[in-house]
Amino acid sequence: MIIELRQDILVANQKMVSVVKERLAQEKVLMLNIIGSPGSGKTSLLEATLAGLSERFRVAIIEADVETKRDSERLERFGVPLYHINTGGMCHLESDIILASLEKMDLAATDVVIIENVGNLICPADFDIGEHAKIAVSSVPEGDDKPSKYPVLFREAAAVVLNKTDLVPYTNFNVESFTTDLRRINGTVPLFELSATGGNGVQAWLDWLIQKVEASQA
Ligand SMILES: Nc1nc2c(ncn2[C@@H]2O[C@H](COP(=O)(O)OP(=O)(O)OP(=O)(O)O)[C@@H](O)[C@H]2O)c(=O)[nH]1
Ligand SMILES: [Mg+2]
Repeated sequence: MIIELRQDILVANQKMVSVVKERLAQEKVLMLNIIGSPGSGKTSLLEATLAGLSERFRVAIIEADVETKRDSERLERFGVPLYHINTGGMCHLESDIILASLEKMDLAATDVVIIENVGNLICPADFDIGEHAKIAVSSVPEGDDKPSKYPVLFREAAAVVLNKTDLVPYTNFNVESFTTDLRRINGTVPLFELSATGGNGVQAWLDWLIQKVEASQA
């Protein structure tokens, strides 16, 4: 007898997704799910984004890590509500823990929730957590072959950030190759080439994000 455990986990997750979506819709809250490899620059992207975004909108952050509160500590200076999750070994977030986090928030006083998922290119892409959009973060030192090798995330992403472009001159990263492979997988997804720590290209990403939040409130 074969017991399909993976299927059961996905079905259980999916049940909670509709509850998450309902809660967000009730309060007109946009929820974004940032996914990328460990060290690709997810927290750095949030650091580069938060100052500009929190001036205009009421932002809340859900920070997920396997261990430590270091990323939440980095974001504390922005003064936005921060909800920290240590997954204790689990490589992705599921909808039940997101629902529990949302229940702790003042959603009526929130415009956008941004989630930094556990650093991982694979598992988080498999789990719908009720987000309106997945944001894929890839970075130059990881190599230009990531869209081809990990297509699920890049196929599902509503936006792709290619981070650490300041390092292109020091690596064999081929931007054209990355872009061509990405386009084969997802022909229309917006691509933001930027340096989260250097600042180049961040404004275009921020403009897209602002537009997305504004559209969700219309
Ligand atoms: N050169 C360069 N370094 C960057 C850039 N963005 C991030 N980094 C560095 O890359 C390292 C990892 O960045 P994080 O923002 O912590 O990456 P992360 O994806 O949040 O990592 P995890 O949460 O551990 O998965 C840090 O040392 C950052 O300073 C960039 O645009 N250029
Ligand atoms: Mg991080």
